Amino acid sequence: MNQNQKIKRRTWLGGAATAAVVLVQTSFGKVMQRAVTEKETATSDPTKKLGPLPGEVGTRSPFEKLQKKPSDTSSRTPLQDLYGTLTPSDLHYERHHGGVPAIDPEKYELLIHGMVKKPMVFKLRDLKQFPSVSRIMFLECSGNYRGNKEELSPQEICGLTSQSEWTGVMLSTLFREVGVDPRATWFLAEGSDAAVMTRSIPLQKGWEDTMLAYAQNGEAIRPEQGYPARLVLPGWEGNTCVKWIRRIEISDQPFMTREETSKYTEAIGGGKIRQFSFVMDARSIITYPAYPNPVEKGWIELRGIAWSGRGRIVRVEISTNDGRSWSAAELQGPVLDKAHTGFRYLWHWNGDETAIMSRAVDETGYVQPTLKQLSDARGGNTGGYHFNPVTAWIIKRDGRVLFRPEAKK
Ligand SMILES: Nc1nc2c(c(=O)[nH]1)N[C@H]1C(S)=C(S)[C@@H](COP(=O)(O)O)O[C@H]1N2
Ligand SMILES: [Mo]
Repeated sequence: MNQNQKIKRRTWLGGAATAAVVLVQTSFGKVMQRAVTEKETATSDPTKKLGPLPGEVGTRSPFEKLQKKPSDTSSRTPLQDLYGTLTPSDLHYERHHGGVPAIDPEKYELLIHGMVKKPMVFKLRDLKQFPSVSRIMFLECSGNYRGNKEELSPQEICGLTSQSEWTGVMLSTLFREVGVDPRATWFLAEGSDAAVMTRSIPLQKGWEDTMLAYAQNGEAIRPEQGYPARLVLPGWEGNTCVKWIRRIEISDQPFMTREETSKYTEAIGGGKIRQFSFVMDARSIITYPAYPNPVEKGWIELRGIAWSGRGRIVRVEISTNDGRSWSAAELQGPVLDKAHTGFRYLWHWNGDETAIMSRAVDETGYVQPTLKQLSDARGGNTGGYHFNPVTAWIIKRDGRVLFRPEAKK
């Protein structure tokens, strides 16, 4: 390659989508980095030249276009593009009330005080010295529903849920350390973001299974997920899982903060508002086929995920005839408690227009409701917090797959 060609090539590369970085031997024998474009990757014969050498961190294939599609306040997991049930950490949904704070782990402190024998401040290294636990579970924002038009993907309908393996210390361990007063019934969790987000949580949940997590999928929690430490409350609405946590105050009553009075409450008809609806009810969605990907006539493996904040998923039922009949899908084991669970169902599509849908049932017997059941229970309201309707996909004769907001059954 002469100097001229090299310049031309660089110019061309500058205009194309930069996709990955490889090390190349230049005409001067110097190893340098340059960008590889998709076109180049696709047209080259990989057996004819030495590939990139091992790197400091791995990269995603430039052919995989995975995006969280951020708005100002949240970003969503592309459920239709994922396999299995563990969300790659960089694709975990995000919901911030005051942006992502930058916290120096050396300066990080967590204060636990209030109705305790001994108020204490824990540094991050203190937290890591306690017995650790790891658990795979989902997080979900209670505002996880969108259904206003046909052109919606699983990501857009309910992408405010993701699953990780969380590692940290049980909150009960810290409760014992500070000596929580037996008369206490609630605690306040406070974040150190610009929103200083606060929630009151029943103490019982703290004793039961709440984790103070400092790691996610094998590495330190990412800044967006609460670095260096956050609460994770298995099965409870994402809002209670306070990120960047800096203070826990033990009390004998809830604190009535903004996030549990004006926000995170839902109308239930008759002029009534429900407060402290913590548990995420069972839900499921078929992620294949799904908008925007069309299908072809013949055998199709329907795939999706189901989850419940109440416990394990015991059954996912599929209808391929618009809710007239239902059959059980196969669940992918191991089925974990309060975790995304994969399901699949083999279907032969004859090419006629139809609607396909899934409905989740959990170990408490809770059955995922239809949109009509939900809106009836809320005096005609659709949407709002804790809205988990059966989701139907219309399969058009030409193979297009569209979302249908008004699932009938
Ligand atoms: N400190 C703090 N904690 C927070 C939030 C926040 O804005 N600040 N957002 C909450 C909401 S509404 C949700 S749904 C989850 C989102 O967690 P994630 O961004 O890791 O997905 O964090 C919760 N914890
Ligand atoms: Mo949320």
